[in-house]
Amino acid sequence: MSTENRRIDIRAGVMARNDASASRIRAVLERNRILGINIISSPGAGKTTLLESLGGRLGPELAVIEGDVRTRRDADRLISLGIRAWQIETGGACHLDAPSVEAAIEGLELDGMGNRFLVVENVGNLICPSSYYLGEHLKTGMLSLPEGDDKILKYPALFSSIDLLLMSKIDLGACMDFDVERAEAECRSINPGVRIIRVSARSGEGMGELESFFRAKHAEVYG
Ligand SMILES: Nc1nc2c(ncn2[C@@H]2O[C@H](COP(=O)(O)OP(=O)(O)O)[C@@H](O)[C@H]2O)c(=O)[nH]1
Ligand SMILES: [Mg+2]
Repeated sequence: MSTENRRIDIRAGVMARNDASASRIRAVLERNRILGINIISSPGAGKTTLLESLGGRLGPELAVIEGDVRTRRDADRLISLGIRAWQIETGGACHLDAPSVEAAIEGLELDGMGNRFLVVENVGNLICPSSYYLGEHLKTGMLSLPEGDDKILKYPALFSSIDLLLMSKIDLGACMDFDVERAEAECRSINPGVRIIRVSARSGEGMGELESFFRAKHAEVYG
């Protein structure tokens, strides 16, 4: 067998294992009537700050799995606010895969706890996480204003495959040279069905819309 064929076989095996695990995650979510949300962005786009703000709205309905290469900092931030959270330290991997999330779900002991939303904050990276299905109902991308309005088409694998785009740090609009309409139009050009919400965890703009969207999606999935 050629080296190239062996590489393809190994990758297919990894993806098959991932997807089998993602199906088991989906079964746990459905047994508990939990909506799964996978959030993917660059480091520093504002994922954890958004979750801190969301925790203030959803309270005990929210549970979070945090992914970082090292440190428990993000989970500790959320736990200090009373949010149910579990930290995955990948030790080097640039994304979360379903087996690591499946193990984290066991650690969180979701069964029977009454959570309605499980958010997975993926490792900060616009490339690798987009290939790994984690059993989520909503694949979410986030782009913050300081990153620049030209990024959507540079990372098409992510931005063409998301259900929801969060344009974050929208409070910085006045001092950033970021054309929000351009970025949104570019996302729609490769992903016509995408839902876009402009948010600021700092000012609170868009947080009500985001909460309503999550609740509507929960109702759509579970009635
Ligand atoms: N101006 C502004 N800053 C924000 C907002 N959200 C997060 N930040 C800041 O952005 C930095 C990174 O935030 P963090 O939530 O840790 O990003 P993460 O790496 O995506 O989880 C921090 O200094 C936050 O205070 C926002 O809505 N507006
Ligand atoms: Mg974070």
